[in-house]
Amino acid sequence: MKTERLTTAQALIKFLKVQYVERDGKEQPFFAGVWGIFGHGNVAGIGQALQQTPDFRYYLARNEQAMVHTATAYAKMSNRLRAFACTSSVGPGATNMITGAATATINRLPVLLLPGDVFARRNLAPVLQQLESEHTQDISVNDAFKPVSRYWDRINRPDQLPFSLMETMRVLTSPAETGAATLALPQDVQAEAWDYPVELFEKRTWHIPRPLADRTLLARATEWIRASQKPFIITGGGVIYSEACEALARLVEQTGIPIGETMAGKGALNWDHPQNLEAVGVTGTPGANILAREADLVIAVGTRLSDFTTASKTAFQNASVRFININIAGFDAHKHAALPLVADARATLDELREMLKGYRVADEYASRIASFKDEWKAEVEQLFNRQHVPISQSEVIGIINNFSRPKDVVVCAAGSLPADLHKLWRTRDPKGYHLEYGYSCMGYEIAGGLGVKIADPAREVYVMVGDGSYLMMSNEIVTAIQEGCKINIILLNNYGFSSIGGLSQALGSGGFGTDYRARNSESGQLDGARLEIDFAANAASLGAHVIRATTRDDLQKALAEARRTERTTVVVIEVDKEVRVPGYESWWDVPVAEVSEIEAVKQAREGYDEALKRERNFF
Ligand SMILES: Cc1ncc(C[n+]2csc(CCOP(=O)(O)OP(=O)(O)O)c2C)c(N)n1
Ligand SMILES: [Mg+2]
Repeated sequence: MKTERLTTAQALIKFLKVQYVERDGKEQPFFAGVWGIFGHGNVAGIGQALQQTPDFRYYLARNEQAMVHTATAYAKMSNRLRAFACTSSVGPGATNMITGAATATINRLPVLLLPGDVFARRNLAPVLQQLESEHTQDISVNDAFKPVSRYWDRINRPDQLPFSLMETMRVLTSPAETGAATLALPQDVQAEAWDYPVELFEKRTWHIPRPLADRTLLARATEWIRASQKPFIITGGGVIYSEACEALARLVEQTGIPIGETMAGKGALNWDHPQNLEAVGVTGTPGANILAREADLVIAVGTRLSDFTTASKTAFQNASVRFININIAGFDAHKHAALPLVADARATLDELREMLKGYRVADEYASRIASFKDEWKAEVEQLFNRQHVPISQSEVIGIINNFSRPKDVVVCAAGSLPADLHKLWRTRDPKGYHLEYGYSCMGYEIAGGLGVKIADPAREVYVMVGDGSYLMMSNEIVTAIQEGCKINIILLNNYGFSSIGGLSQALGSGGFGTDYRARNSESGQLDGARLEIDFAANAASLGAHVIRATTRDDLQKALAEARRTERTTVVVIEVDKEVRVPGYESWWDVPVAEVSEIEAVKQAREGYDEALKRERNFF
């Protein structure tokens, strides 16, 4: 057997460089490079290996959580066909990646995490940043990655590496199993050498399959659809990742079945497609939510059916509703006791179209869909044109939406923006709406925007971020400038948490603890003077081009200036926190105190108890 003597780290990098994926006959390298921040746990191991492999690009980030978000956004934008690895030092560098790992895994997006680990040889313990345990030496902080990783391993000897690499690739490239894969790398093992079989470093292409549904179940699904008076399709992120948008359009055009889109599935059809009722669920449109409520058959495609989509299991009220779930993952396909079509979305939608020839929804159903669409269009126009002073968030969304070009991408993750964007943003391209709403992780926005831009530099990226999220993680502006990647960041300042503040108000708690205010020495509470933060100065200090805007007109001009600028630009605009976009025909289960001394809370609890009665479980 021919071998090559390499360190564990060198072998790892050499292997990653030659991994390819292929779907529908199109082949491409899977890894675009490695993000990292060095410390003693990786600098002389992975760091050294990267140094001697300049054609496998190394990207220096500012925060380990952020770099995992950037990698995840890149994978999402690439429909999971490309990914990054992320290397960290031991201890805090490693655990900083855990939130990123959870974000990736929950959203079913591939990222390879390579946290440094403490010495496998143990004689030096405790080393700097090592968590000790009194009951075992077989533990480190990296064990905390286990619940948030789809694959987890620790490489304690160089000769273990090849076996773990094969498993890692199997998981990362599997549409059903993908998420974060973690290989913990003890710092001594990274630098140890072994004679690796050269076979390991030959180009390897992982086929991404399009499995077909079980024939019997597909036939039964066809019967169910043909028997349905009020079918309703929910499109999830899987439709987009599978590149099934065209197949979906053809199916709904032929059958007249309406669709509602989840956060990850928004953009599957253009906003003005006649069958597209747009957002469904807690942050949905009236049309989508009313038809979901009445549906006798829900066809869920590529969705996890999260509580935001199911309105905390209150969305489907038809007494005889049943579900067909088309999903590549058996786990998701079986939710709601559905007829499970464990299969590729595109292949299955194509097959269903053939099998449904001659079936079409009734005229009366079709005309309801059309009138819901007209009504919603008018509602959005009104919300886009409120002319409120200070400007309202829905107006900011409208101006950016109208200014952006069809292929541009809006990026967001947490706060009140996702809810409003889900309802209002008019998508004109399957990759135009990039919302991380599986983990809804504050701090994803700017880091994620960078990942989107790296994945598709031809598109203009609009990151919409609240002041709270910005304060949590804005550091990747520096990384965007380092990489010469221009992103447009629109920072909406409303002096705190509009989202959670509004939620708190609705639950009788009056917005407690959600405003950015100073400690009041008299009350002892956080209800003193408003904290004035100069976000523009902050962004400028990181190297961004900065524009301050107040009015609708300012914002228009700022966007035009940002488009002309080659540097990452931050537009800071103050919005009125209390001028919100309402919810439509939906509900979200956030438990209210069962006993309380506050009258408003007691009242909210009454409403809560009432709403709870509508929750349904499907067995
Ligand atoms: C990391 C993280 N911490 C806490 C939360 C809970 N949370 C959701 S939205 C929000 C406030 C967001 O504030 P901001 O970014 O200013 O947006 P706004 O609500 O004002 O629109 C918080 C604290 C979260 N989603 N993520
Ligand atoms: Mg805010």
